[in-house]
Amino acid sequence: MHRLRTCAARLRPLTAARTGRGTSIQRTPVPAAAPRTFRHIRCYTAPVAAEPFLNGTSSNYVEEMYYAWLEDPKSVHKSWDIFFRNANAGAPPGMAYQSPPPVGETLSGLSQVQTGTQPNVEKLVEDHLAVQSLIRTYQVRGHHIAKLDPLGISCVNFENAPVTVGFHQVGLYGLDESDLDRVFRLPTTTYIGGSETALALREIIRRLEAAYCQHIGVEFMFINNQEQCQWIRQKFEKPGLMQFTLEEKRTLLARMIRSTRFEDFLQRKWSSEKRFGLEGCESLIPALKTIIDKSSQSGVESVIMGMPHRGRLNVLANVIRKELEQIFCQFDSKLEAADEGSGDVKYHLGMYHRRINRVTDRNITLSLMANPSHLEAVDPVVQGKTKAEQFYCSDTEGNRVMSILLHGDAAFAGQGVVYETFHLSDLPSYTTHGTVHVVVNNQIGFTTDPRMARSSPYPTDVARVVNAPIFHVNADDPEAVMYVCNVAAEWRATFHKDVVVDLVCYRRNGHNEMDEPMFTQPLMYKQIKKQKGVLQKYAEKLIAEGVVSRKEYEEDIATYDKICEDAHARSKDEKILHIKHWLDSPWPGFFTLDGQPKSMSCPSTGLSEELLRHIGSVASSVPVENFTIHGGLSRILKARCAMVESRSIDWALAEYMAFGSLLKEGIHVRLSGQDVERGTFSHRHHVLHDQNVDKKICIPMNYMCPKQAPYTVCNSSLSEYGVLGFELGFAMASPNALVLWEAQFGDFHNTAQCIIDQFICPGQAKWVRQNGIVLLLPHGLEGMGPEHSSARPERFLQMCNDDSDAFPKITEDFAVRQLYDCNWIVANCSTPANFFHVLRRQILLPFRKPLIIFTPKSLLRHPEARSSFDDMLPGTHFSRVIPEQGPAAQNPTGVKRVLFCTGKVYYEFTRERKNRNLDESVAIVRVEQLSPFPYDLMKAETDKYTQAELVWCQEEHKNQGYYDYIKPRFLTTVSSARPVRYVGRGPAAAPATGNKKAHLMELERLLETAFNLDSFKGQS
Ligand SMILES: Cc1ncc(C[n+]2csc(CCOP(=O)(O)OP(=O)(O)O)c2C)c(N)n1
Repeated sequence: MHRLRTCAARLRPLTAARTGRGTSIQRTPVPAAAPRTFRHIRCYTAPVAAEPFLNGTSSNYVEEMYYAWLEDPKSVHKSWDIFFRNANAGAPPGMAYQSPPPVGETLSGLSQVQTGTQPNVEKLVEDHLAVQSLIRTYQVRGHHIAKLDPLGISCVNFENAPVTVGFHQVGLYGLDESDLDRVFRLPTTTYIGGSETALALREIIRRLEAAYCQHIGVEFMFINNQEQCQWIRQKFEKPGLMQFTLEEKRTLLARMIRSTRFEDFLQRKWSSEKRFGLEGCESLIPALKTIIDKSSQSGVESVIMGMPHRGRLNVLANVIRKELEQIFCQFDSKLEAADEGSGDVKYHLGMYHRRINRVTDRNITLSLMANPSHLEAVDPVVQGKTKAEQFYCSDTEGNRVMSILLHGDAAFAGQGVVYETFHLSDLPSYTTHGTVHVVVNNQIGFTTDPRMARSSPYPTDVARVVNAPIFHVNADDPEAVMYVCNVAAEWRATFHKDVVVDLVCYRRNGHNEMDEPMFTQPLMYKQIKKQKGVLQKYAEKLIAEGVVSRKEYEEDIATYDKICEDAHARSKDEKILHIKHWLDSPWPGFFTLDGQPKSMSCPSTGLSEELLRHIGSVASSVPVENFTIHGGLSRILKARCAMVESRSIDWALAEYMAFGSLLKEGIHVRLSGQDVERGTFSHRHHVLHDQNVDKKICIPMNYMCPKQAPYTVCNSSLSEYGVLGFELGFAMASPNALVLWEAQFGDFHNTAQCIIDQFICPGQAKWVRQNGIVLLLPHGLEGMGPEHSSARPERFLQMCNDDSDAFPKITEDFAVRQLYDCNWIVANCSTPANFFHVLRRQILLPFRKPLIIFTPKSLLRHPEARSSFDDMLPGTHFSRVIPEQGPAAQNPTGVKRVLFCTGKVYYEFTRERKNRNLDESVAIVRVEQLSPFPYDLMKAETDKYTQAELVWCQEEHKNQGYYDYIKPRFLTTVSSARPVRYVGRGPAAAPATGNKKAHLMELERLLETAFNLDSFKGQS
């Protein structure tokens, strides 16, 4: 009814317009580049001018007619002309209709409103409405009956919602087959007319069938943006759209030849090797190339791609254009790896290539990200890297850098990270301004049928949540594929939003080349065996059309086969495999030409007093005028100011000092995670909010100094897997950025376990690429129950690659070299200064390593957890171990026991020691860098206290925390000559008790064992 109201309401101003007193009304044009946010096009404010034959559904049609009439009164049927004139003249409800004058008479004399409705007009309106409804049905559900499946056994079952369209179904809309030759005016919501505004019903249906029910199925009517819907209608409905030049057809054939013959070649040479071939979806290659060509045309200079195993080698060879010999030598099992690192299988490796795009003659950089076997895990990583590249070249709209993500049908539907990634797509700090998704929908996942693999009709339904249009296409029709890929690339360039191309295809072989698919899909595979290859079909079509001759076609095949043969011959000359040739994210200038760090040292991470004061003053001020902050925050800023004055700072200020100083040095800092702007524990406050003006914010860190690097701090969506993957990708793009992801509580990292296990921990070993991402994981048993207590240090420590049984050679550069050799750094700082140093060290090191930091909760406000400026001045460093500094250290031989610990439990131990008056007999040593294990410093500490018992103390349970990692390394340090005792909670399944009293009792017991000097008496 709203539309009707609008229409009726607009009848009145029109009268004024016609008499020169009002403003004219414009129809909404389809913009070349529409704004990205949803906008209400119409404003529904007017009263209703009720007409008996108008109802909710008819109003749409009448509105279109009304617009047409506004432009040209002759463009509508006479009866409508009279109706609109009468309505404008103020005819009361039910009185605007008047029967048209006999043929030949003009309407000029009509001024008086006549009364009475006529059944034939009602019928006319109804019939037009019926036609409009039919058109809409095609637009909404035409894809249900499109011929998408090359096998014709379609896995998409719409039996419960049959689509009632076609010549023989018009009765369902109130029309009659005899109406098929009647001419109907077309609504503006269709473009099937081309230059015609009315068509016979038969032709309307024919054109709709051509647009929506052939080899392309367009799913877009759920998009709640009229301009975008109109844009898509134009792209698929206009008659004569699918025309290709001879040149385009020949290029398409050439690409199909490469795609098909590449797989054939691999099959011939290495028939028993797994390669996850593309057979059955060979049109993927021209699909990707079309997207890239079109995007290059619209200015894109860099495309970052992520994809699974299927067809990956083909994409490397024929899209990215990796040298064929480099691919072929991966099949040679005798070649040794030249680089450090353990490498990866060939269908996981990534690469980077800058080349000229032949179609546009422009430079384009293509990179395919290395990925693990874990399907879809690479999606957010690709998005993060894309965002970073856009950020570094100030591409705020995504015009220069874009991502393409490829998916398998089963994985796209099944993996939750796909959904998480989609939900990042329109968030300001995470958007990549549109991704083109291409699904290789071979209608099977390993051995599982779609009906067992998903509950949605299509594998692509997940994309609907972000209003991405979905173009299903029969992959056996390469021209249709090329067409939708062009539209997809144009969509992205126009609206900067995600789009999905669903290549409906089949898998000619088993899951891999060794698998027998007939075990599980016998009928499908009987059909597949009968299926003619798509190249053959397309070549025959072009030969029949006279586009190429058979001879030319066969010559083209022979030429490509020879290219493969020659490359194969050359691949035999390769003596060694270089993983670095497969690097997806080079960092030019950061390493020496040999890819080595430029030094093996780390300068002091301290700062001048002046700079510390300056950053402190920014952290405690509001650097803009007329900005009202919350009273509580004023107090926090005042307290910060006082801390700076007293030269003694807390955790939040230490973080500020680290970030601020790096920004000043031109290092971009990006902190992302749930609620990080304020900080989960309300300690950070990096974004100030004006208390009087909505959405007015201020980020003081960006007012540090002129020419500083920008600071990004962003509250993320409530995702760990997606967001951590994204940040890892962001950190991949440049070594000159400190990228941090903070978990709300440390234990939540486990929903991102895949990113940690598959990328962060082994990334460098598998793919020779470094990454300096920082994970901030709040950790500590503070009586808050089994959740929110443990960041699971044991898991990270278990995956460290430093040897527990071999005491390393201690050289001058040991501390840095050890970092270089490790897979990641695990730290738990007990002082703000050390936290400051370890963050700065991340960037001052001549290489990059992931850093896992267990961060405190209660220490954020602990009065003793403060650091003096003296510990942060030039010449100071991160302390891997903080030795005892009290009376016990003055007389080490008098010390009875040394408690080694890490993190916040240190403050509980010092308090207890003081209470028990044991300052002289018990030393407490803090291990701040857990891994790589500081063998050198630990040896110095154990050597110092020759008479003391060595005890590892932790508040965590025995099977958790650090003990299992520490114990063997500790024993190696002392050559197993002295026992290493354990103090901590006993083994347990949960990380902490849910009972506060039990928690306190456990703590008491723990302290008792730690400080009772007889607790290990009698033990060997
Ligand atoms: C997260 C994850 N779970 C399970 C697997 C094992 N696996 C490898 S391929 C595959 C089937 C994938 O099917 P689909 O996504 O349709 O791609 P296709 O192989 O058919 O191209 C499965 C289950 C995996 N690689 N990753």
